[in-house]
Amino acid sequence: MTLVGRPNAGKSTLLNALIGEHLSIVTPKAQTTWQRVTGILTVEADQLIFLDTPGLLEARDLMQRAMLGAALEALAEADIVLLVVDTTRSPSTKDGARILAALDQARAPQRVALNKVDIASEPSIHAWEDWVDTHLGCPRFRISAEVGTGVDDLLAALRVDLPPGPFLYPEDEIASDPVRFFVAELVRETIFEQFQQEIPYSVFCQVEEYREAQDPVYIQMNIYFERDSQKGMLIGKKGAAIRALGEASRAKIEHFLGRSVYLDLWVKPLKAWRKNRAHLSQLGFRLPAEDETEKR
Ligand SMILES: Nc1nc2c(ncn2[C@@H]2O[C@H](COP(=O)(O)OP(=O)(O)OP(=O)(O)O)[C@@H](O)[C@H]2O)c(=O)[nH]1
Ligand SMILES: [Mg+2]
Repeated sequence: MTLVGRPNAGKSTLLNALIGEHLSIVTPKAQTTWQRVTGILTVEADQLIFLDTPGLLEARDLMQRAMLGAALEALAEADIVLLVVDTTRSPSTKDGARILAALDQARAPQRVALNKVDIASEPSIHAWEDWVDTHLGCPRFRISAEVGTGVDDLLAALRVDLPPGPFLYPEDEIASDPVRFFVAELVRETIFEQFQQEIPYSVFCQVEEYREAQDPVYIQMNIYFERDSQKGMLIGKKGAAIRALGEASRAKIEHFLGRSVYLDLWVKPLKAWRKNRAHLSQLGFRLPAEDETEKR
């Protein structure tokens, strides 16, 4: 089951609400999710596998093309597509067209989560209901992923829709990505929270060393930045920024792992990594085929 939608619609918040854990990072800034995140929920005889995806955006650089590619690939694999929309925004022609173009690539049945109804106005929610009825004609659900309203009803409906099949994961498993991925994501989430402007989008976190036989768990993480000017911002005056980042990230990682952690952050240059094929694939992105715009 693939969750898709525009950036900031609340896909990751919804994934977490469905699974009941903080699995996929959430921030108020758009383009928080960069790679797909799998969440697994087993209830009685049903096992639901949810794929959270990067927002459907207009890809401007290679990194955004990789993000969009990840979303479209997850869409193509879906047995059910769950479109998540932010009902506080109006269903503009442009947003609508982008969503419809993406959904066109999926064969699977569609459902729509009309999200953020806790803060949206009734006319705005109505406008989205009309939009769904006109363009998709599929079941739709008013929810608030953040507050939890309607999430149980949505889940119950998804369970009814679920095609039968064997469990692909053990019953108590909630994720399929490696622990290292989540650890790096938690640092990235903290960067989104603590830094402004381009920094969150210019920084990539990667676990370099993970020694869990040790107590506390030793984690060395590389924080790659794109341009020299960003190093100073990341480190801050007398190291204040990197220290604050380390402290808040460590607390999150300790909560996630249920163990104490020694977090060693290394700030390193990786010039223009967002535009560089070799860097992006080393960082774990699957890249779209080369196109003309890259050669310019
Ligand atoms: N009030 C309210 N806020 C919400 C709701 N769902 C999500 N949010 C907020 O909306 C913002 C974006 O949420 P995310 O879950 O990160 O959105 P996303 O669709 O995963 O965004 P990208 O990963 O950037 O594509 C966060 O600040 C959330 O707290 C909701 O139901 N109500
Ligand atoms: Mg997200």
